[in-house]
Formats: sequence, C-alpha cells, structure tokens
Amino acid sequence: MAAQIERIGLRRQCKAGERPPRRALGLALVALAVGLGCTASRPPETAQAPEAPRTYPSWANGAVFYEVFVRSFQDSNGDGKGDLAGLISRLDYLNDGKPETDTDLGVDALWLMPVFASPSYHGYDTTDYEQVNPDYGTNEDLTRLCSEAHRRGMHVVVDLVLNHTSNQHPWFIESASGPTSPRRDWYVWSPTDLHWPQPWNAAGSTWHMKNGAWYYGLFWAGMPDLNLRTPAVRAEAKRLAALWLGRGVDGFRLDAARHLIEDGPGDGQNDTPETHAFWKEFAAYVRSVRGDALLIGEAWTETPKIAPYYGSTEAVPGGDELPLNFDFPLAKKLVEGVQMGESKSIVQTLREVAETYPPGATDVPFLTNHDMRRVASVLKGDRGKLRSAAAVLLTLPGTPFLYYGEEIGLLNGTADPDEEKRTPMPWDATPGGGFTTGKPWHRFAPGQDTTHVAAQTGDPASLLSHYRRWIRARHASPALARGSLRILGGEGPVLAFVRSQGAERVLVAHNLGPDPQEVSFPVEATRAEPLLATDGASATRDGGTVRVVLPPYASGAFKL
Ligand SMILES: [Ca+2]
Ligand SMILES: [Ca+2]
Ligand SMILES: [Ca+2]
Repeated sequence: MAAQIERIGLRRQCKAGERPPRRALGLALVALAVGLGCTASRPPETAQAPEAPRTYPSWANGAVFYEVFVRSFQDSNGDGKGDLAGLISRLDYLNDGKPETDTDLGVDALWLMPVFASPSYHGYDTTDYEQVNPDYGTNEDLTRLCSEAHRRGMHVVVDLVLNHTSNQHPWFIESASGPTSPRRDWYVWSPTDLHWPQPWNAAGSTWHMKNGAWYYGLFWAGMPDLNLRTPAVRAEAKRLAALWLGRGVDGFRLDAARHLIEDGPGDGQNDTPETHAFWKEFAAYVRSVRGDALLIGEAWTETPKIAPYYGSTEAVPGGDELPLNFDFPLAKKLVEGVQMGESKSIVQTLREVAETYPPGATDVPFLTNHDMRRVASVLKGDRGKLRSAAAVLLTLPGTPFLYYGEEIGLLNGTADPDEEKRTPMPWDATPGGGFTTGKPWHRFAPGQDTTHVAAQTGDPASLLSHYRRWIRARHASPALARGSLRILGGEGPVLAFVRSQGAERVLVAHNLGPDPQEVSFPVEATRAEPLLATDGASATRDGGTVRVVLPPYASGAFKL
C-alpha cells in the first residue's frame, strides 16, 4: 500500500459544556440540510414555555462517546474481573485531559454498562439500585471515577434499567409473596397465563408463574417487569436518578426504553402512549434536578418508531422526551454498506432520519454495541473496511458511540453467547493481556497476541491511530462535530456530504470500495484544505467544482 498522507488541522479542543453558536437556517442552499446535531432549526429563544425547564445537555451534542463493559476493561486487584479502580487507571488512555497531547483516544464521554448490584455477569438484572456491584468496587469508587473523568473533560453516563429488575430483587420477592403484599403492584401480575409472546419471538413466553400467580417478564423469568403505572414505582425511578446525579454521574442510558408500560400482546408491548408519557415525566424531572443531565434511549426499532422518543423539540431544545436515541437502523446500514462497499443504503437511512426526526434532534450513530457481533469480525478483520467504518462514523452528524475495543479492531469471541461480544480488553500480549494479573473472568478474543493496545499505540498506520486522528479532526471542526448535513449523491462506493456550521463548511468524502475513485462535486469553494485526509485522499478546486481523489478505502474532510 502506498505511503499514507495524513494531515490534520488542529485548531482547538472542544470543551465539555461548551454551547455551540446559534445561527439562522439557510434554506436557500439546501437540497437536504438537516438540523441533526445542529442548532440550526432550534426554535427561537423567545418561544419559551414557562412551566417546563427549557434545558438541553449541549455538552452531548457532537461529543464522541465510548461504551465500557467495566468487567472487561481493566482489573485492579487480580481477581480477573474488571472494576472501577481499574477503569480509573486507564482513563488517560481514553482522554488525558491535555489538549496538547495526541497519544490518547480523545473521547468526550463514557457510557458504563450496568454497574449496580446484580447476580449476573452483565448486570442488566439489578438487585440494588443504590449500590455498586461489589465486583466493581464501592459507591465511592463510582463517584471517584466521575470526578477523575470530569477532571479530564469527560462526562460519565451509566446504564439505568427501569423496565425490569432481577427476580432476586427484594422488591420482587416481597411482591411475589402474595396478593396482599404492599409491593404487589410494583410488578405486573395476572391470576392466569395471558400467553403474550415476545415481540421478537412468537414462541417466547412473557408470563411466568410464581406462588400461584403469573407475572410479566418480557425478557425472561429472571427479569420481572416493574409496573411503571404504579405511582410509587415512578417516584422511586425518579428518586434513584436524582440520587446518582447527586453522586456525580452525568446521565443515564435507558435500557429497553420502548417496553416500559404494556397494555396488551403484540403492539401493546412496544412504544405505547403510556411509555412515552412516562419518559416525558421522567425527563422533565431529571431536567429539574440537573438541566444538563443526559438521557439516552435504547429503542431498538425502525426510524419512524425511534423518532417519537425525542418528543417535542419545540417544547425543549433537543427534545422534551429523550434527547439522544441510538440509531439502530443506521448502525446496521453503516456496517453493511462498508462491508459491501456501497453507500446507497447508508444515504437512504440518513435521508429517512432527516425526514422523520423532529427538527433539532441529535442523531446517535454507532457501528455495534454489546448486543451485536463485533464489527471487526463482521468485516473479517479487513484493514481498509475497518478504517472506512471508523471514518464514516466519526464524520456523521450527531453523537457517535464507540464500543470498547472497536478502536483496535478487537474481534468477537469464537462462540455464540453474548459473553463473546464482551471479552476482556487486550492491552498487551502478556498472558493476562495487561487486563489482569490473575485469570481473566472470560478468555480473550482470538488474536490477543497481535491485536492489542500496546502494538498499535505508537504505530501511525494502526487502526487506533486512525481513530485518534478522526476524533481529533471532529474536535477541530464545529461543522464536523455539530453541523448540518447535506448529502452529495447517493449510490456507488463513494459516500460524500457537506457538513456546515455557521460560516464553516467541510466536504467529506469516503471511498467504501477497493477501487480508486475520482469524483467532482459541484460545490462552491474558495479552497479545499484538508482538515484530515487518510489513506491518500486529496481534493483540488477545479472551476465551480471540487475534485476529490480517493484511493481504496480512503477518506477525506476538506474545508471549503
Ligand atoms: Ca477486579
Ligand atoms: Ca490529550
Ligand atoms: Ca415493561
């Protein structure tokens, strides 16, 4: 492969809490200019609704998030299980808080998968919402993690699972004790089996018997659904959110967000009006506690059904329900598009989002998360495709999420269970991988001897260095971080668009395929100056067009 030309214009580091400048919407230019991740179409400041706090976590708009499975990130005490003290010791890898250094990844925020007490390795079945899982440390460790992250300019969001608890939670044990239990209505009970299937599995059962009655547990019998119609449960959810905000966290990732309140089989198990009403109530409460607290919804469904989870962007900038929602359809199309070297379905999804989401909503692109086969395995470890996937993700509008290990091309484990998507982070080639001095709680994914942080950290050609550069390019450009999106063209291997914020415009072009491409774009330009060009991408002004040369899997962002 030809020598890489990698150039970056480092202008400044975005600071946590920085509010982007407002500007008027320039409709004239726009074939498809979307307010995604952009302040352009927010309502005017005069349209204030006095009864509701009009606040929005602006720090999250355009930020780069990093999803961490604490159990697999870094062990501090040799028990083979990652923990919060271990994560704290690795924070400088994620962001050292020093803009002058570029040896760190440079992410802006962390999402921690569940850290509360739980009998399972993954923690999505909570037994105590007020205590950190002893495997991970103490409540004080979590507060210390938050302050150490804040000191480096990072925010921290934790998983809050409100749809269900563990069947070992004292609330459920009390509720199940009999029909007269004072917590009977904290869960959903029926005297008979109502035979509702699981929405994704017609053969699945959601009603489970205990002590002569049937309770609703959407995922399985070990995870009974809370009854969020019960005022005391709603009050408890709010109290717990306020408690952890007070202990230092900056917001919550909301598991199973579309399944909270059910009113019947089938459609009644997803996206009900009562579920939306609960989230609006919960979000208003969280805003009243802390105006810049973030809520991120897991609504794993199609674009038209995700859109309503933002709520009204007129009532509250960014949305009066959940200000961020993971874009699952886009994640699927990004990975497929990169795999096939075809931009068409990525463009179609971006257009559908633009047409469907409320104006001013912030999109949340990602490649994979802990529930998906790792992208490096899907792309069969193909160096070019992995570089394309990273560059596309980090140049899209909104708030991109990385899943730990993606930045080094970590493979999936070799078997089927979910654990194989969540294997320990390989820091080096030693038997414990730098992850633990003991025996890892789970075996490493294949290739730990070659695919690890130490091997990539000082190598300018590594995937890790590529991620670092694109994250830095995003920070160096308000247009790339928070600007609007205008798509140029819509099929073939070239994915190209213009990101704009105020007077700054950046032309972004990716070659998703193995063949060299040369494309002229009819965009007004006084220059075509690389913000970052990787794998040999280049651009020149040519009359009324900008001509972009893209070797295989090359990406470029050019200031116009
Ligand atoms: Ca440990
Ligand atoms: Ca740094
Ligand atoms: Ca539910």
